[in-house]
Amino acid sequence: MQHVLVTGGAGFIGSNFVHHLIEHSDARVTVLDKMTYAASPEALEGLPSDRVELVVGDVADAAVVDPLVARLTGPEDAVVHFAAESHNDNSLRDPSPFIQTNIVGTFVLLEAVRAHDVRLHHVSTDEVYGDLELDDPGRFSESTPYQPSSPYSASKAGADHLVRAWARSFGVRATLSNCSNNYGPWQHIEKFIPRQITGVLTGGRPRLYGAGANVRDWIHTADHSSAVWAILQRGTPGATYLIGADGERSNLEVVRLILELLGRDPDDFDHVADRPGHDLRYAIDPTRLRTELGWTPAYTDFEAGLAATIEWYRGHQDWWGPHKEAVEAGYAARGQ
Ligand code: NAD
Ligand code: TDX
Repeated sequence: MQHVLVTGGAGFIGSNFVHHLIEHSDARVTVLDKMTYAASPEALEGLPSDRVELVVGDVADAAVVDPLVARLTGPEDAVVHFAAESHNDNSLRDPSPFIQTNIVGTFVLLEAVRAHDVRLHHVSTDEVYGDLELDDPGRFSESTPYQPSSPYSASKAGADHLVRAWARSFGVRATLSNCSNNYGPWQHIEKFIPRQITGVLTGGRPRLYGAGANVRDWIHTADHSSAVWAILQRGTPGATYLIGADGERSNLEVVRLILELLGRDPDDFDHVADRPGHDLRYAIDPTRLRTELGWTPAYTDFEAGLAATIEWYRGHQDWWGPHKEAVEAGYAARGQ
């Protein structure tokens, strides 16, 4: 039976991927997660205990990582590396955990897969490419030069470079993916979409950074999971795949849509202090993933996906409610 080690498997996207593996394969899954503030053990509840094991530990701790990787002895066994500090705004306040987890953690993992000759899939972000002008007809592709803007995206870029170097210099069997902005259930309420949904659900007004013209390319997290699974099954060793679902929207459009879907006036929001160094636009060209691996997204209607996500947050206030005040206090302290 295939055995997959999923780092960061208690986070927003990692936990979705664990569910995907359980539903779409007969793999056994070990989750390695440090259980930071961003982890949601609730997202792993109900999974079969004979197939999913949770190990609480730090991906930057070789004493934890090496023995877990050593257990992956089957030909199809693999590590899928989601663990990261993932929020740009936090990286502007304190970059240090981003360097430690995203760069040192990836280094530690690479040394373990190198020592035990285990396949690795490294999960990265489109932010490593920097940003595009609003009127640029182009999109990011696998050959776009790296030009990260924030401590977060720079740390992810550093990790990507390490993975490529270990593949080329040491023959590590690695694939990489760079995905666009995810939305869906279990996303931490510090992030844009869940922050605004939970804000409106608690009687508040959405908070738009600057003018709201910045564009993000939205993809449902279930589609990110199916793409990573396709790469794990059929990807070319050493290759990078960009994951995106043609979901470009300005932040202003998204805020107005959330308000409309919640029955509020679409202009009932506040402009707040902009993010320093705020990337203008991300856009993914997913041609390679679609043509080479035959992947297609299931969520092609952003409005329907957003409406379902709103209903999910409405039904899970017991999960996010206890954290709402503290998250908003952090933003308020920064004028956001
Ligand atoms: P998240 O912050 O929701 O979850 C991260 C998980 O990693 C948490 O469970 C946390 O406890 C764990 N973790 C953090 N530090 C760790 C450490 N040192 N050791 C072990 N576990 C640790 O993040 P997410 O949004 O689910 O993102 C997952 C991955 O996908 C990240 O690598 C991120 O860069 C990438 N990504 C995210 C998006 C997005 O839109 N959210 C888009 C593209 C790529
Ligand atoms: O309150 C807000 N108001 C606002 O206008 C917040 C929290 C954000 N924003 C803006 C900033 C961005 O333009 O919304 C956009 C999305 O913000 P985030 O949710 O913080 O995402 P982003 O910075 O685009 O990064 C995300 O996508 C790429 C993930 O957090 C990263 O982990 C991923 O790599």
